[in-house]
Amino acid sequence: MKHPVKQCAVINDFSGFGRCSISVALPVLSAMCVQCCSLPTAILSNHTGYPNYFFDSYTQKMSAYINEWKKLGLNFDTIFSGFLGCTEQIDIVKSFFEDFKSDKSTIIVDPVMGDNGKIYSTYSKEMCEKMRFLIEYADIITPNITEACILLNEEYRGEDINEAFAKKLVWDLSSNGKRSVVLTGIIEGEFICTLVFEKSSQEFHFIKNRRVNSAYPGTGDLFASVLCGAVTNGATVLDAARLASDFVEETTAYTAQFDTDHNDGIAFEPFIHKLCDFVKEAKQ
Ligand code: PXL
Repeated sequence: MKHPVKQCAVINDFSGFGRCSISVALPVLSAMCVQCCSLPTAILSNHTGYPNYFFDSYTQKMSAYINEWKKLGLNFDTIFSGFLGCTEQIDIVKSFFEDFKSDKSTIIVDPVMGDNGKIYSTYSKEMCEKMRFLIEYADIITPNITEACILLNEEYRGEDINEAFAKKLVWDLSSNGKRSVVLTGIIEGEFICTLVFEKSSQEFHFIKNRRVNSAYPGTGDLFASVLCGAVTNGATVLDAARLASDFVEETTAYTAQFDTDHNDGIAFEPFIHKLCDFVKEAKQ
């Protein structure tokens, strides 16, 4: 059956406050003409970067939820996974990939595990081990440097890594060129760079953006959601990563003009029309 728009399953948590996860993927994908089908991994009042939060794991309910999708015979153009709450969830996501992937599906795994050299408080060593297996299913992964080092058991050396080390991380994560890898957050003076290894061309490309000296939780989620929307619309991984990094640069620079709590995240809403324009232009 041909659908009027492409469909993407988003496996991520729902945080009611603090722009991250499904709260970011939903508006971004809708703006990009993609139907966002959410599979929540947990429900939080706000993300874990705030000093307090309510956290309700969805692990025990995910299988029943997924079973209903099976009965509906759903399959997706893209399956996009992000924040996972426990080891069991990683197994659930693995089965989801197996059950809902078709020949035409693209699997994007954002291995959300940590940032700035630190693993998130909800993450365990065992989960890191399991994430190594989950990325084997992915066509595209979008780690930051911390996550790349955890996945490869490499010592974290900061964000200002040299080109040779960045390429080594990306190549090793590609499993000898079998998947596309988008490594985010490489700092080079006043710039922030993204290194893309694209499976289809087997080429590396650096993308350079102006760095804003402010960090916002959920930046990786915004980046990966825009990339997912573009790839779902048929963009190359390189063009999708360019769009995502330019969008993050512009929205971060805007947000930094305000004196808000950084936990509240990037105020991308005033710019969302630019994502609609990208899709319109791509279709012409
Ligand atoms: O943006 C990553 C993320 C996603 N989901 C939850 C988080 C975080 C980072 O802190 O706490 C619940």
